Amino acid sequence: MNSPVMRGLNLQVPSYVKNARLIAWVSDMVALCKPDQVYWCDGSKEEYDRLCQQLVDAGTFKKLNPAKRPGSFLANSDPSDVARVEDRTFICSKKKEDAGPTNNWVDPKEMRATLQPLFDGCMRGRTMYVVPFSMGPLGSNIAHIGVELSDSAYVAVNMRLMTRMGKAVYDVLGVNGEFVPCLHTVGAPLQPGEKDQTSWPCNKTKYIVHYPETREIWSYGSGYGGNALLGKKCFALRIASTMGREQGWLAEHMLILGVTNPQGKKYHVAAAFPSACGKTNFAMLIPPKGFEGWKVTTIGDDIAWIKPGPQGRLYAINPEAGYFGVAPGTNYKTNPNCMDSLKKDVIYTNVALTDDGDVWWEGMDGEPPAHAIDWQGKDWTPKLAKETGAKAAHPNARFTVAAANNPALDPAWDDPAGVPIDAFIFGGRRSTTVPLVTEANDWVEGVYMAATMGSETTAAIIGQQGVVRRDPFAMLPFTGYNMSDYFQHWLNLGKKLEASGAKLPKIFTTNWFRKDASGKFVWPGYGENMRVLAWMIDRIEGRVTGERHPFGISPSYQELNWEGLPFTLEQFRQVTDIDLPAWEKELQLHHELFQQLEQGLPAELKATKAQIEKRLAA
Ligand code: SAT
Ligand code: MN
Repeated sequence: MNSPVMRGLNLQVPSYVKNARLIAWVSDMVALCKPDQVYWCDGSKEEYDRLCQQLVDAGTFKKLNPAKRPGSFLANSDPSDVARVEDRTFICSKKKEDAGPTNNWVDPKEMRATLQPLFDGCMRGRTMYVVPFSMGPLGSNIAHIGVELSDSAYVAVNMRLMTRMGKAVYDVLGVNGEFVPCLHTVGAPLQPGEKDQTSWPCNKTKYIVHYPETREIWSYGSGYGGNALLGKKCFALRIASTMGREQGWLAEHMLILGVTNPQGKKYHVAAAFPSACGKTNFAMLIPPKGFEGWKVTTIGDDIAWIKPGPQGRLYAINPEAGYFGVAPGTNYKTNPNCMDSLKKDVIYTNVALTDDGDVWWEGMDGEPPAHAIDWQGKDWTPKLAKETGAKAAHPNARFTVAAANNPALDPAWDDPAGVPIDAFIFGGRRSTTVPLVTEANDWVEGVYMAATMGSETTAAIIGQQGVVRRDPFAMLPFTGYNMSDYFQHWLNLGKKLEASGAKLPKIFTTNWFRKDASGKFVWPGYGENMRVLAWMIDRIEGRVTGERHPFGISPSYQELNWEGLPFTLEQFRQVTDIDLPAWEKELQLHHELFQQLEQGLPAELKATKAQIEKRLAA
């Protein structure tokens, strides 16, 4: 064992950790954060069980009734720490223009000076967990390694479900392999002898900081999801998007699914929707009546890393190994595969606890419980909910579960080579204007449609809900560099692949969320989205022509398979109609976005906008 001694604290580096840069970094961070202990995670089941028990003893976890949810736990966060904090998320590139107008930017020198005193001694009285993880199948040429240092055992156990975490990572890392250093603290040091007064320590001050040039992540003050599980949004999207730009690949906020037709032909689709807009549901879709013999399988539910491979085809892996999904609204109607995934070995955060030691959330099947403990630890009854509107589960309550639990898991989900992508889908949440499905005329128009996508905000982020904001590629909070450069990167990649003679994936946009005059969703969604997916495959195979309109191609009523779903032509019109005055306003919003992104905005996108305007006016 090589054991550098810091201020009397023995690092106890395990003999299988041989990476000099890693050992030096851990020593430096120990010297800065001053934890009481350093614990090197090995990723074993024994370790997971031990840390979960420790969290139970600390009051952070409640063990759920093993007869109802074996191996499962419930954590309630601090009521102030329930979602991602976009206004506290920073991209600290050397130059402001490299972060671009959509990111919060601070000069890296200034940010380091701000963070230094905050991190100094931030782990006093706590254990620093060293969490090694691979984003993507171990050793895949699309995968990358990260190491998270965190003073939260909740983070360590979540990371074991969400990533390939543990000892084996060190074999890939070797003596001088590369990794992304991810430092996380809840920002709640303890004085000698002081005990936590809360089961969810955190700090009112929060910083989620990325240094794209040096590929570092520093997160302070939050224990929640994307703020704290740094492999996810921080690494796999913000840092990885900058790596992809340099190295010629894509890091995207996309699910990946396989869809096999009754003849056994398999297609792969990657789809970008903003947070809490149904990526997990779509990735686990069960084909409805009328689609006998079809099969949908999950490769990933949130993030895709995509690289050009043989013959210029794009291959995608899921960098994650688990799902951190939204619980409310999940039930046997909306997502049966997900419900089956959640039967055992789950970490729930901010759902309600029933009197028999099970979990409950709004929208779960069956009758609500007569009494429960809500996500804030208070009594909850249906009567109270009716009178006060009190929610048993927080609207952004989450489950963490290993992909292995998913009955629809694709056999190739862990294939280091990835799966070849046939189509991209971009979907926003829009009550009006945007039709059910549109195919872009070509790659450039597809990039335009993705770039100008709008969506109504959800509880996945702190802030106002239900307001339409532009969310290019569903990547607004996740692109680690200038959004205009990101558009250019997509355009360049398309050109490069096309020049190599490759057939590019088709690009579609969808909107499952149009509402009628009474405010009700018109499209049934969920499993019925299969009807749209099948039309996309018909388009890929050239079996249907669709109908051309000013910004692309959409299906005629006859081109969708309606077997098993009573959906009238009138209803179809409600979800597909193109309201020209509304589109004039929509283009005005595109214009505002383009003004905001003016610097470096690809000329091709401006030209595309002009063409669409011309077609709309004709
Ligand atoms: O909290 S997370 O960022 O992990 C989830 C999401 O917003 O998609
Ligand atoms: Mn997401």
